[in-house]
Parts: sequence; structure tokens; C-alpha cells
Amino acid sequence: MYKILKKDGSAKRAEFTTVHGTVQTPVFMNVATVAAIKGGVSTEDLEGIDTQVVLSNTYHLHLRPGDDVVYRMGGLHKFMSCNKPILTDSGGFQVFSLAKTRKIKEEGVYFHSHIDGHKLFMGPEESMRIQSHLGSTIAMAFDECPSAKAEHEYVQMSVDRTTRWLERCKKEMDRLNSLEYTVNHDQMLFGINQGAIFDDIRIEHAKRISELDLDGYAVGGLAVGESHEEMYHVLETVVPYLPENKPTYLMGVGTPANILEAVERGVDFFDCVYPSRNGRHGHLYTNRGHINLLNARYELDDTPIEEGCKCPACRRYSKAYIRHLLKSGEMLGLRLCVLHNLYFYNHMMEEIRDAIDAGRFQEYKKNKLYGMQEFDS
Ligand code: PRF
Ligand code: ZN
Repeated sequence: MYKILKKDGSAKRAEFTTVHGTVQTPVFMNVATVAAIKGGVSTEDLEGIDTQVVLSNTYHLHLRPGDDVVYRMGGLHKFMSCNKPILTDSGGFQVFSLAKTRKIKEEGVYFHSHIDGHKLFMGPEESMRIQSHLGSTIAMAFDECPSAKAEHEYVQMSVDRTTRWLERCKKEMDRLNSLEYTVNHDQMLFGINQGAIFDDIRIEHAKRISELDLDGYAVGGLAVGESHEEMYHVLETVVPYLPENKPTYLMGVGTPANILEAVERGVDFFDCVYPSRNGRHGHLYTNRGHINLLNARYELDDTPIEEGCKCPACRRYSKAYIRHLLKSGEMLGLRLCVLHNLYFYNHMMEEIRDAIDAGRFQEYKKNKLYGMQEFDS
């Protein structure tokens, strides 16, 4: 159940209730592709960094350990000992970005595993069956994400097929949810809007998928090579055609600035590998912009990454110590950097929610963006 608590312009402050708890939105989902947040972050650590939702991948878990293994272990929540809502991406996007020699047909996609090269097939029904085995809180529809540079004719053909796939996903999910041995009988399904940067295709598709009465709607096919301005334009164009009384999820986005711009345009769910990936390289987010802890200027710096930050790294350790850990190749260094970055994102979302509650989102956004420029190159 999705309930809007407050609006500030188009920015929405809402609550999304699932069988695994209530999510306060706008929210940033923390990426755990293979049922683990990279950088040695445990399920237990999530408490200390204010994580609300975890995101895992159908494609990866199907290949390893196999969704049958996860099913026999009682589903993803039990397997990774996590009681928070978990969203699984459908595999569509990963098949296109990771798999080798893929062939798209009406029935689905034929491809070779990026791990050992063996031949595989995934279509809407397979994706739903895998996600049902995983028992995630929210399953994503199986879609094709056309390149931002694809031509109008190709994108139109692809999006029409994605719509037919969505109808098949919904039918299969309804069937799976009603089976006796299903892990999560209340598994939700989010549809995904596509259409590259073509307004007409995006709008038409948004209208068609809105008729299906799904649990939520994602905007896919963005942050795949188009400019930021093009991405914001697509959001302005398409979000008004998605049901306002359902959550809106912008897939795979993005920088703090991208998130602020998208919240302003009515988006409430986000996910991105930036905070964990950058953390693993010693690149840290602060309210004054990015810093690189490997920089020599931090060798004798006894202050935390960010003064006043409540993350497990800043509560206890100095920049000099964490820099030393990174330079020594100690795992703890990476872990602390990832924890800080994820907390930075999760905490920014909390600030965003507070700002919308108080009707001062514009002011918050302006100040946050202004502050973060200082160290940015
Ligand atoms: N589709 C799916 N997952 C995704 C995307 C998409 O278009 C994107 C695009 N940024 C990220 N993850 N299924
Ligand atoms: Zn911190």
C-alpha cells in the first residue's frame, strides 16, 4: 500500500507498506547484486547505515548459486538473513549489459553466461519464476533496455515487445503467487517504462502500462549514455503519465544531483552502484563534494571523513587511519569507505524526506548542491 503523506511541488513524500515492513520514500535502495553489498558489508551492518531496502539481481542469482538453491534455503530473506524489503531486478538489463552473444526473440532472450559461457534462455515467465523462487518483496518486469542512441523505429518495436512481455509477467506472477509452495505469496510486481529519449514512445508506453494496475512503475532506459538534461526531460515528460498513487522508481540513478533533480520531478525510488563502487576506490561523498582519501593531504588528517557524520566510519576513525588501511590493502579500509558512502546516500534521502515534510525541498536542494561543489573538479 502506497500513501502520499505530503507533496512539495511535484516532489512526493510517501509511505510504502510491504509484507517486509514500511518504506519511507523518497528512498535509496542499497545494491547487493549477488545478495551481498560489495566491500564486505553484512546484513547486520545495514542497521548502522539506515538502509531501508536492499536490491539484488535475478540474473546473477540465477547463475550462482542458482535460484533453486535460494528457494530450497527458504528464499532470499532467509538465505541472507535479512528482514528488510528486497527488490530484485528482472535480469532483462543484466542480460543486455553482461551476457555474451544475446539474441532477442518474441519469446525472450537467448544468451551465454558471463561466468562460464553456457547457453541460457530468459523470457518473462522465466524471470518471474526465478524471482518467485527468490521470494523478493518486489519483482521487476522483464524488459529490454534499448540503447539511448537507438533509432525511433527500433525503439518503437522494442517497447511494443516489452509491453507484451509485461502482460506475460503479470499473468505469470499472479499464477505463481497463488501456488501453495511459493516463498512470498504477496510478491509485488513493478512495470518498467522504456522508450529511450523519444517523448511520443515514452508517453504512449506509460499510458499502456498504467492500465495494468501494477504495484509500482519504474522508468528504465535512462543513465545509459544520454545527457543529464535529456534524462531530466524524459522524467518531466513521462512521470505525469504514470499513476500518482503508485511508487515511481528511477532505475540505476545516480549522483546526488541526479537524485535531487528526479525527486523534484516526482520520483520516489532509486538505486545505484556509485556509493559502493566509489567507496571501494577510496572516493568519498561529503557535503562539500567528493574527496579521494588516497590523496597525500590526508596522511596526517586526524578528523573524520565528514565532521558530524553518524556512520560507523566517522563515529570512530580518522581520515589518516582509513587512508593507511586503503594504502595497506586492508579490507577494513574499503568496508569503512563503503559504509560511509552508503550512509551518505541514505542520510541524504532522510534529509530530502524532512525537507518535503517541511515544504522546503527547493531550499534544501539548492543548499545541498551548492555545498557539494567545493571539492568537485
Ligand atoms: N531495466 C532494468 N533494469 C535496469 C534498467 C532498465 O532499463 C536500468 C537503466 N538505467 C538500470 N537497471 N530491468
Ligand atoms: Zn561517515
